Order: sequence, then structure tokens, then C-alpha cells
Amino acid sequence: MSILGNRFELEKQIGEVAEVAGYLWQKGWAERNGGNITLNITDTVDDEIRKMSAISDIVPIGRKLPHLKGAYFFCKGTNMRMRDLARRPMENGSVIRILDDCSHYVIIADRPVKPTSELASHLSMHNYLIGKGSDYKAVLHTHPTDLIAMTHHPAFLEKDVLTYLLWSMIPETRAFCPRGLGIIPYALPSSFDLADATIRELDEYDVVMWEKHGVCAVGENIMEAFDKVDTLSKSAQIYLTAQSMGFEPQGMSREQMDELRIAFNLPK
Ligand code: 2HA
Ligand code: ZN
Repeated sequence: MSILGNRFELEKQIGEVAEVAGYLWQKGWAERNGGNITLNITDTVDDEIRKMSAISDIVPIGRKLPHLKGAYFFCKGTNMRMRDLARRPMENGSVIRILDDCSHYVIIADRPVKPTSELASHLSMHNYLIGKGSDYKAVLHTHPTDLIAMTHHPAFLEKDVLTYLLWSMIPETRAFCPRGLGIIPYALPSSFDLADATIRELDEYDVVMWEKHGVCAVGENIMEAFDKVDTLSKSAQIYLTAQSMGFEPQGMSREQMDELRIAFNLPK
């Protein structure tokens, strides 16, 4: 019996993860096992789940994350494909429990699928978000071709250059990705260096670029995290389309972007 049986809220949330996994594949952002998703599901967990025994060994996270005591996460499995997660989430992902020492986890359902290779950075981000009292529950990492291509140009790696460029392509992006896009210099995938740099940027941004690798986005739920990346990618598409037509796009002016910020009460 799946952990999802008769748990409508949990089933809905994992259903949304599966839906987004399908979008990532359709967008061409999820080659092979590319990208990962983790969702903090602690609010949906009942006493019966709390009593469920482990179906894995006790695994070290590699660091102590004090705000994760007793938390539960749904995690995409390492080496699993988004296109498979889309159809069979509980075969390509699993539910983990963080132990009371805050530095180990066990898998509790449905199968002993080992969590994502980026677990250290994902859990570090969740720990940071809980610590600052945020309502954000979802962390999404994916490989959008257009946005990654832009990080191969040094001029776009300067602070907030991409943020203003992408905001200026269409009002939607200014409105729905209002905290902009942070840039993290290249770091080894799955490393604590990458995790720590990501946390530092979350102070200021909801979406960060991992140079020459991909984006990491946070949100209250997985749809919201996806929408932020999708709007940024839309802007990148407009920029690249104009460039391929042979001209530099004019972009909205700073005044027009400020007007939007004031009209819609946006941050920054
Ligand atoms: O999980 O994208 O960064 C595959 C990756 C690692
Ligand atoms: Zn990646």
C-alpha cells in the first residue's frame, strides 16, 4: 500500500510534483536524470506516518541541519528521470524522515529509492528557509537551455545584469519573478560549496543560476517554483529570438519597470 493511499493532501502535492516533472521533460530541461525536486511535506504527515519504520539504512546527510529535526521530504531519486517521475512518482522518488540528530535520514516510503544527488544543497536550502520562518516548501533544480547558455557569457555573470535584462523583456517576468535572478559562480555539482553559495543568495533571490549548470528555484509549492523559472526562460527566449532576427531587443525602460513595481506592489 502506498503512503499516498487515503491521504488526499499528500497525494495532491506529490501529484503536482509529477505534473511539474512532466513539464520539465517537455520543455527539454531534463535530459536523462537532469534536475531534482524536493518538497517539504511535514505539514501533511500524520501519526501513522510518524510511526512508520525505516526501509533503508540510516544515511548521513554530511552536515547538521538543526531546523530539519523530524521533518519529512518527498525527494526525486538519484539517477531517476523526470519523465519517469511524471508517470510514477513513488517509483522514482521517495519519502524521507530527518532523524532527531538533524544529520541523518532514513527512507520510509514507498520503496528504498535513494534521494537526489543534490540532497545536500536541497536540504541546506530547506533548513535555511525554515530557519527564517518562510512558508516556502518546494525546491526545484532544472537545466533550462536558454538560461544556461546565457551564463556562458561573462557579461551576464555580473550582479543583476541578467535580472534587469530578463525583467525588461516582458512585464510578466518583472511581476512573477519579482526578486530577480541570483548568480552563483561555477561550483562542483552536488558539493557543499554549491549548497552554501546557494543559501547565501536566497537572502536576496528566489531563483539562482548555477553558472554553466542550471537554475535552482524555491516557492510555497512546486508549481510556484516552476512558474518563476518558466517566466525567466520565456524572457530568455524573447531575447534570443530578437537576437536571431539580427537586432538587440530594446527592452522595457527602468522607468517602465519601476512603474510596474509600484503598480503591483512588487519587492526590490
Ligand atoms: O540530478 O541535475 O545537478 C542531476 C543533476 C545534478
Ligand atoms: Zn543539475
